[in-house]
Amino acid sequence: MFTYFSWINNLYVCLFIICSFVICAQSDVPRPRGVPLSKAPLYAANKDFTCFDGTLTIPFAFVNDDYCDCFDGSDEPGTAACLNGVFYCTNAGHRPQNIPSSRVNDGVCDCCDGTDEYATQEGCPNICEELGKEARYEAQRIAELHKAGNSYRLELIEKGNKKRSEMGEQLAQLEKDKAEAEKIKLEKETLKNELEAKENDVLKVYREAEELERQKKAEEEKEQMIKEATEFFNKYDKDNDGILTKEEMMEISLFDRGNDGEVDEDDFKYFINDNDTVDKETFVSTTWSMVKPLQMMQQNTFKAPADDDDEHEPEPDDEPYDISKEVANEDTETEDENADVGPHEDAEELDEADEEPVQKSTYDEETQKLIDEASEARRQYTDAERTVREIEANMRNIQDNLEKDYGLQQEYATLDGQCLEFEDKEYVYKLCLFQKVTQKSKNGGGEVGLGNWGEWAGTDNNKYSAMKYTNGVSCWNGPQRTTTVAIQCGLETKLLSVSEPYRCEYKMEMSTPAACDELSLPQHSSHDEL
Ligand code: MAN
Repeated sequence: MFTYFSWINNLYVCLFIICSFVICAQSDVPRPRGVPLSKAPLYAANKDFTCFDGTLTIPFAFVNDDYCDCFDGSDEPGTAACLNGVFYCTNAGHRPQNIPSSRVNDGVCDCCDGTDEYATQEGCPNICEELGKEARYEAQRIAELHKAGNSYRLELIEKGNKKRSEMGEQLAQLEKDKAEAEKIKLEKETLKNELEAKENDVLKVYREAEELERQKKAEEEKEQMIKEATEFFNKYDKDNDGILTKEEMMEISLFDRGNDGEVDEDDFKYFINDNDTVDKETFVSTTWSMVKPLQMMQQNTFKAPADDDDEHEPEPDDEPYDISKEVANEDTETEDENADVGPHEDAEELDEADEEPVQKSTYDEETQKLIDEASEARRQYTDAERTVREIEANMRNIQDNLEKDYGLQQEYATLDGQCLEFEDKEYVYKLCLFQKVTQKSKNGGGEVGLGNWGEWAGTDNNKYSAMKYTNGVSCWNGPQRTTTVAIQCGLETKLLSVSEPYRCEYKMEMSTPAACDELSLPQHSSHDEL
């Protein structure tokens, strides 16, 4: 491999040097001013000249007569007469050049051999030898850099290919693991469903018994309430006619809500609306619910709601009756009931299998055993499900990486995830290759995302000469931040510079041996066109 690349390299340097001599030797071939050697035969002095676009044939004397005849400017290569003309300078000793013919004799030296300024007295010096020497020196330096970096690049290629094939193997293994994990998940699900069905059956008996119990209790409470209300009513229904009149009600001190020593019209309005009397049935079903709390308060067994309990502060030792608590208890009972029923068909909704849905003491040994078994089955199913999810996430990750373009020969594959830092006066920049770019102010504050891996964005000749990171944090009143990383050959993978040429558009320069490809060096040939 080394011999092959060295040979190419030497060939390139030799070609470059030989070409310069060839151009030197051929630059004497007679042709009109500004015409490249390759086009000399089209300008034969003994023939009429035909414009390159074929639209017109003119006497040869019209060529370079400072008058534009051809639409394509081909008759005036050596003057500024045609707007679209092209002037060719041989630049012997350096690279030939094509310049717009409008620059001919414009007082500015464009060609290093000075041929574009032939009309001025002082002319332009020929500095091609000097520039050519510098260019050859630079070309030599770059060729040597590429040669030196190439061996590192070959290592990167080897490692990259290895990494890729390992990823392929991992993926194949994960496929197998996934199939196995899915099988286990299905088994666990079947087992869980079976055990939950059994569990549900036994809990049904408990739920029914509890429901009966609840209904019985409610019935008893209702009876008790009717009893109390009736007793109260009878006590004040002096004439025992089943109706409380206003006179009879005036005896009920509880009705004196204003505490002014008498039961007045306002009080009546409150308890019996605009009626004059209340019968026993209405009293029991409606009025009693207003009277009872007052009675309890009077007996100091009512704990008023937090807001207005100042006036009725219960004694610390008292065990106050709390009507709201009674309601709350009912709620709790309902919740408990649900909790007991916990491991029923809705069990999937439980977040974690370790959540204890039952109060063990509530159930007989056999029921408890079934509940425990179902809980364990739920736990195992959740675990199996998680395992499948984890394998799938791993697979997605590897698949994403396998889809990434790591260069023609995988030379960039091992650089994925490698982070490079660069500090300037204000910021620390971090480029994590194929992942993201961030910026952190030295004055504190968090990292600002300057873009996530997007795509290769080099030239048509070499798309791997630049990377683009897009969709960074939005700029204030502006677009999302983006970063372009220009890549060049270097013996180390590192950041060389960071700049922000336009607001929130960042430019990084990075060197890496992955870019040291001798074969991709610009090709110089004996061809005299640019
Ligand atoms: C921050 C930095 C700068 C950027 C401005 C835009 O200060 O991210 O690079 O130019 O925000 O407001």
